[in-house]
Amino acid sequence: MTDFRSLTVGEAAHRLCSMRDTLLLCHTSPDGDTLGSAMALKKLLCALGGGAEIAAPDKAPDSLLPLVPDRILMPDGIDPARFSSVVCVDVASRSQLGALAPLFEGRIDLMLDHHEKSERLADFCTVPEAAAVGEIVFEIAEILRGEGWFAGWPAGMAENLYLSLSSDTGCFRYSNTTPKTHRIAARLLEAGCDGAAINHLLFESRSPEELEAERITLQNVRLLLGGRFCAALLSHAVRGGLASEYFSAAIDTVRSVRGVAVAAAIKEKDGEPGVFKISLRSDGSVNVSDLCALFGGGGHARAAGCSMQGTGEEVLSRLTDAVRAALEQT
Ligand SMILES: [Mn+2]
Repeated sequence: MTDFRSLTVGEAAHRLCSMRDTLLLCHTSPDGDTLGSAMALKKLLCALGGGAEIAAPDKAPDSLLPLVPDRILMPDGIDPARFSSVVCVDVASRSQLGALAPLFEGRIDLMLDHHEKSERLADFCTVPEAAAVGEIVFEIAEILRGEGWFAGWPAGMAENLYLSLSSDTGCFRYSNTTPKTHRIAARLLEAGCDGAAINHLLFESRSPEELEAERITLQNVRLLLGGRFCAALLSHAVRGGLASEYFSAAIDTVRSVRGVAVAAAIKEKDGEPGVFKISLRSDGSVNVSDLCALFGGGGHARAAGCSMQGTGEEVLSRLTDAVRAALEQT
């Protein structure tokens, strides 16, 4: 559990009310939660009369573009002096700010996050237990609406929050999904959001590149440690130039194998040969957040990530040793 919870959700809501010209920061390799929460928060800040923009260290993946109509500023196009308030959204660590970190170091006013092990990035942090940051933004909106700060739902906000919730819960399938998640989703549907259309775009449609990525993933799956550890090693060599963004479903492929306790998607970073980004999932028997912490990463108990350097085989071997040790302790 993160040991700083300086602000309650209500206190964070009231802090947002006084913000003007706010920049909302998303995390590296932006996903539906960081983008959906930021877009919802932007609408909220605009409804409050403050104005806001969104920035991300990397561009949104093509697959999310139909759900992300907002302009997202890139680090090289930002004049930090233009903004009087800065809020980071779903960002668990300094490294997750990527190229935004040097621009806003020490300048973040509020941190809204839900990761079990978060680095303190701002003076004021709100890091409650939540399946997605979208749950926190929903609560903030409800508190402020109840107090009469604005009426109704800003147009498109329900869709943004549904994107956030459905993304981080894997379409409400992961163990982080709570009754509260479903209650909020129900409210979003009541507000008129087309959940089926959003879920179709998120989980039932893919590009030819993503189909090719699945073929490559299946050819590079390894079942290790007597079937307890399943990993896909996706080095530049086997990807044939296909960018890592197309391999976001690889982790679901490796975690789907019966009997697997820990699953890993090991992707060599685009443009950084010898640097591997590792996504880990656990069936609950191993805390993969602790495991990733051994390599300078973090996340949640059942879903975490880290980076390692070396050849693909070296990285896989180091990771396999760590998973073996973790499994022996269970
Ligand atoms: Mn999240």
